Amino acid sequence: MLASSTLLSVSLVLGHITENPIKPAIGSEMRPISGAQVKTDENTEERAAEPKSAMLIELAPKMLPKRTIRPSDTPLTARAIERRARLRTAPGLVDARDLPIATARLEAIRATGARVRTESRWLNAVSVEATREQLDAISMLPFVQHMRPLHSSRRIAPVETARDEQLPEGGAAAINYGLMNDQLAQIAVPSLHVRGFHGEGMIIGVLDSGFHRVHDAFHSIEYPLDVVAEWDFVSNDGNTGMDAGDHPEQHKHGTWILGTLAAYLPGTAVGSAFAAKYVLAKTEDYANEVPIEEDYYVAGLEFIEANGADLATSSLGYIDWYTPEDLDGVTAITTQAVNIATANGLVCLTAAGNAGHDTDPLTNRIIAPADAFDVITCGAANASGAIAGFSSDGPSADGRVKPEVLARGVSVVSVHSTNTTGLQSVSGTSLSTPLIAGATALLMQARGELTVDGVRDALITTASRSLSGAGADPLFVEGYGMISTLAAARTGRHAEDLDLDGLVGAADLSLLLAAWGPCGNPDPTNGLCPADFDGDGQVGASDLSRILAAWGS
Ligand SMILES: [Ca+2]
Ligand SMILES: [Ca+2]
Ligand SMILES: [Ca+2]
Ligand SMILES: [Ca+2]
Repeated sequence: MLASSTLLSVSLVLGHITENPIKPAIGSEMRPISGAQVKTDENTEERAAEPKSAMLIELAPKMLPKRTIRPSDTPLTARAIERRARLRTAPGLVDARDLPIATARLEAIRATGARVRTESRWLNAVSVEATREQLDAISMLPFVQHMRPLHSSRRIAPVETARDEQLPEGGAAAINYGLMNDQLAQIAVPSLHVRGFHGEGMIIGVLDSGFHRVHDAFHSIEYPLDVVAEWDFVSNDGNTGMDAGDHPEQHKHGTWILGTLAAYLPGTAVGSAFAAKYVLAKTEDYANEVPIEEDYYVAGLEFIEANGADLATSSLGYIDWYTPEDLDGVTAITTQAVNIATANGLVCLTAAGNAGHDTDPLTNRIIAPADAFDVITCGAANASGAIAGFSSDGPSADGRVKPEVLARGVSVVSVHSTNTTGLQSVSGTSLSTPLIAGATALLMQARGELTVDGVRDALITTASRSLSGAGADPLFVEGYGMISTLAAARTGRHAEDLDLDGLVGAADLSLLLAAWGPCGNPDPTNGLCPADFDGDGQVGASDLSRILAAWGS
């Protein structure tokens, strides 16, 4: 019999950016299976014993309209279209990859009794859980081209159990970052904050295990966490928080990731992009014994892209069924999806992994999608900038530099995953990745003209090894080194260009005049006010003359 179809219409929503985020098109309302205990029809007693497998069903090319494909044929929000218009590298705004899977095809697959897990517009594929018999029936469908098993997810587990942290007294910076200060100062994030860039107008997509948003730092008056769209791909519902029946650890990982970005509790914990908006995708089932979350990841990334995010960050990885040779930029399905996302102008960041490294440049331990061509792959360092022992090494199988950049991933402070006031420190490339993602959001806010390649280049060419002249690590462990958000944002800009818009002019003059007098709000990275060009502690006549000398350049 046909499973109940609750397919949501996906041919709408253009123009509703934040209030009506699109919902992903997913089939049945049932929770995913744990082991083989799924119920797909009334014949449950018999069916429950049959082993099920998860397969990606690749389909024949979509039927195309007899005219140009339009944005209104796709589920993309107006903001997604606007981002693509600026940053997409493929021709046009949309193409066949953006069209939904035809309802008739989905229903034919469901008619076999298989459960549809997710759809991928980009890969033109449907993931299913199905018995052997059901898979045989699916293989006979005229529009089915190929089936491949779904591969395992491996959560990038923290390498150090979360440790509760106590706040010290004091703190004098313009923003008191509390215990998050050092991890942000190391990559010059406060330098962007002091220049007025806190993530305003940016949308950051996060793929993770779930997001338990009870901490006070998500509920400030000034900068409450602003989630513009969320979807739980595991349970197929609109709440990415904890669900009844979730494993007690389910929410922790994603909550820590989100905390490093969005926390705002001055004096206690302030994250890197607290003024940004967020799209959240719960794509990993912590408890499921059948580790098949690649498809959730792909669906989550399509959701984030369609909802108009500027960048997406994930600290998840997929390796179990892939060999190091498969990490060639084109093989893993998460990698394929990231390649499509970046071609659509979505900046993507991913964790290198916590499998460690060696001194052999021919071996790698990164995990998909860290091998995607334009993804920014993040390794981890400690508080003094030395590489963490657990940080996975590249290169990609085809010899590209991976990871590209580093931030702190040892004892990174985030909000407590469970209580409303505490802080915890956690280690892993899972934590360095959102630090770099937050920095990237500020960079993109300050430098709105940067393309996906431009963002990568700005981060890479101003990272520590690039600046020192050492260049990319020949052992493929450290990449180009520790990022500097300030140096990246100043790429190709004069020091006098205070608002970083590419012109020394009236806007910069008014910023200088507003800061006139003793330096009251210095950049904590170097102790200087941005407009105090000569570094004498005053914004005054000599600084003004610098602006006038550079005027128009
Ligand atoms: Ca849920
Ligand atoms: Ca190696
Ligand atoms: Ca300017
Ligand atoms: Ca001065």
